[in-house]
Amino acid sequence: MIDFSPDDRLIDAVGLGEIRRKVDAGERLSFDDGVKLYEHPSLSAVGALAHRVRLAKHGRTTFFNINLHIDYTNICMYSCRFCAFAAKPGEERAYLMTPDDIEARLKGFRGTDLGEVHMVAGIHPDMGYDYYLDIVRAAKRGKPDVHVKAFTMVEIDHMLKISGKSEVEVFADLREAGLGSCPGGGAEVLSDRVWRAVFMDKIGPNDWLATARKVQQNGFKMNATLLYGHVEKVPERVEHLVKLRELQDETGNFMTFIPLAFWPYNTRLQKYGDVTTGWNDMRNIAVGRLMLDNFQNVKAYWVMMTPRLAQTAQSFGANDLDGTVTEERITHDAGTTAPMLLPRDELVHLIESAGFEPVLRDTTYETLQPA
Ligand code: V47
Repeated sequence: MIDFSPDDRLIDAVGLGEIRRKVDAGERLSFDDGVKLYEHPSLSAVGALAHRVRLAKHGRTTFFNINLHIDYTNICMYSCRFCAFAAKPGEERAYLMTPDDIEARLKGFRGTDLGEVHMVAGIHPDMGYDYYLDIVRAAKRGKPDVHVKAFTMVEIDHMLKISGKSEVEVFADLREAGLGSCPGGGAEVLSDRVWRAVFMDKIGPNDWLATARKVQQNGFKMNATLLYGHVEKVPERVEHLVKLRELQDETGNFMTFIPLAFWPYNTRLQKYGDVTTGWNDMRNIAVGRLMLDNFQNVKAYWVMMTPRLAQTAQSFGANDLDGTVTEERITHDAGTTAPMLLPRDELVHLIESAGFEPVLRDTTYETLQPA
């Protein structure tokens, strides 16, 4: 396949020459560069720069996996303004899965090659520390070889607080129960202003970063997200990326960056705006790729971005399309138009029909298998 490398002169002509020079020299981009990339009128030039970094790191390979989401309870003691998923105890739509439910869900999973179960949920006011260990054990009983990627930093912080145990003991318990790694949710936007405006009930930027540091220092790999498209401003997105980059310099165990497109329906932020645009979605993928020089992978999460835009994102810096994502609820409650799952064949088709090469990966990008 012929690769039409973006022309340096075109990038330079729209005023991105200095940033292009840094990107080509492998130099780190500054906060101001990040703002410029977000605000620059030529999305195609920004995307072309991100694409050349993607090609240098991964060629035309795009990763995907076969995974199942279990959002084990929507009961949550917090009331974040961006969330349509959370319910209060006693509400008709409130639910809580028991460890037996989780074991049965994995045992009953139809389809082959399930590599990962992704488990995140609300913070239930009454569930004790043992519940968290029990649901991990239950997933492993249901399917012993599955990788359990579970618990955002909000859940980990909660466990550390309610366990009555030391940090080292809690992570040892989680490892013994079968936890494999942690997903990247709960960070939202690592900015105090945004935290105060939309998710002040739960841990803020400093605590999210401190918990992520503990997770990684205790030997677990994890992801990082950015929830964009609500009340945050461009400098706050850049602040978020710089904070992630600084922590990655220190710890090195972030696997993937995943920009999450905000869906406003059924949330208390609905009145502030509509869904994100494809323009904005591609921009967040591209700027993430360019600013996060120490992250190997950038994921286009089709559940929030839609499959068509996730496919396009492969040319804007993304090298991962997440997975089949059976049964996600958080974004579906907030109105995403994406389907409830993408069969493996469809994911492979999305990748191949855009001229990329699908590679089936495990959660930690260690076992790779051309599809
Ligand atoms: O933390 C909540 C976000 C996250 C909405 O690590 C919303 O591999 C959009 O973190 N509209 C959970 N987003 C999802 C998540 C994730 C997903 C896929 C892969 C990985 C990974 C992580 O969803 C939450 C929050 O940031 N969220 N409400 C909403 N209305």
